[in-house]
Amino acid sequence: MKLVRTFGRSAKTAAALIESLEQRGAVSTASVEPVVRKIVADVRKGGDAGLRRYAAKFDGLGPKDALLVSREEMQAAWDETAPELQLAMQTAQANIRAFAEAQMPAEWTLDAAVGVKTGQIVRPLASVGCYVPGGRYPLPSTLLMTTTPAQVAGVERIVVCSPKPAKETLAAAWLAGVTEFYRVGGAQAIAAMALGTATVGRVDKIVGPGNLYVTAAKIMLSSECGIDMPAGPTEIVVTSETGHAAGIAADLVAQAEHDPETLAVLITSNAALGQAVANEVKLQAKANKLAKISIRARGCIFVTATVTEAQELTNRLAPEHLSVDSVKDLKWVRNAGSVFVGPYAPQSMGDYVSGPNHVLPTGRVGRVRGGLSVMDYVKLITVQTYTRAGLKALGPHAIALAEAEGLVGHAESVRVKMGARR
Ligand code: HSO
Ligand code: ZN
Repeated sequence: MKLVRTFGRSAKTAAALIESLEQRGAVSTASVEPVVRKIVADVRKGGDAGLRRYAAKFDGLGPKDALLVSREEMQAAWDETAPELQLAMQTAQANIRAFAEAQMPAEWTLDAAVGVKTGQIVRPLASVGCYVPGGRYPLPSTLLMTTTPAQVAGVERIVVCSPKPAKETLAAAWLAGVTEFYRVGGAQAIAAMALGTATVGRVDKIVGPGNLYVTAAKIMLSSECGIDMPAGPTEIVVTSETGHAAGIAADLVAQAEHDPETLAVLITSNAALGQAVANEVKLQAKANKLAKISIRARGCIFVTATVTEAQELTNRLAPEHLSVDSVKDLKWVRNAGSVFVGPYAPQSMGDYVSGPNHVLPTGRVGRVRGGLSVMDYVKLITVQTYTRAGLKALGPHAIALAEAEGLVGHAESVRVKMGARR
């Protein structure tokens, strides 16, 4: 892991590196766009036939295989799951659910003026599609992270798509009570959920991480279907002055094993800590092939001149996962997907069981939104109620503004109702 001082002789190198990290978008989907455009067009035109063709090519779907996974198959997977993994899934699910319940926005009303009430009501989306990546590792945790808040929000129809689903993923689907699980992945799955086919009814919004093809399809179809956020390679920043080198290194290596593109960074003004973590990472990544690749490619340790500079740099990078030393640090945190506090909070706890969602903004999207939450599955619908007196009180102001904008019909509509008697 390279160690870069942001001051002195290496200041220029550090500045260039920081700038390149700041410029990392969530994802650049340009390279796969032509392929994805074709897949989307074929599913749009061909429906199930188009979907099946790509599923046969990429997801190993046989000509006789049903797209839909039966509840029996999920139950069989659950029954074959070791009791300790069953318990782990149940614990994770309970914590994700409790957290989503706490996040649920309230309905309220406000007295805007005498006789004028304003407020909001909360309504779930009717249907969502949860994408659970197949790829390198089976991700039962992602199935729980995407479906549980949907259930808490009250979403009636929850669809899951996952290519070549592993037994563990099917077991999690059984636990979650998923009834619509299609064994398809990639851009074809996204197109099917966004556009609908005879088998896969279209959904109102698609959530969940995915590879470049999935992300490109989500972005491409986002005018026809809601999406949560573009998902890029995972990121970890540890910003620490007093941390324990072995623990910090373990966190960096853990997230680095996700993907050769992972961004793993330590920021500290404590040069000795920086060096100790560099040494530890070398040791710990030795046996972890993927982690070694991503750490070698873009892992880095920034040693800053001051603590404040370390904090500012962290906010500039707006990382998906951020670890800090203590709750006092929360004061300076502006941009991050999810924060892990103290030496006993490995990021992996958030990946699995703490309760906060592990679907988080990457590529500096942390500047504008947090992780997937119950808010992604509901709508805040605003309401306004007037009595005659209320309209009399506020009406003239609306008339004044309408006339200033030259919208005579607007002004008149207020006057008409002000004059009406019932
Ligand atoms: N760290 C990933 C989520 C995950 N980790 C799933 C393990 N399984 C993105 O937050
Ligand atoms: Zn992870």
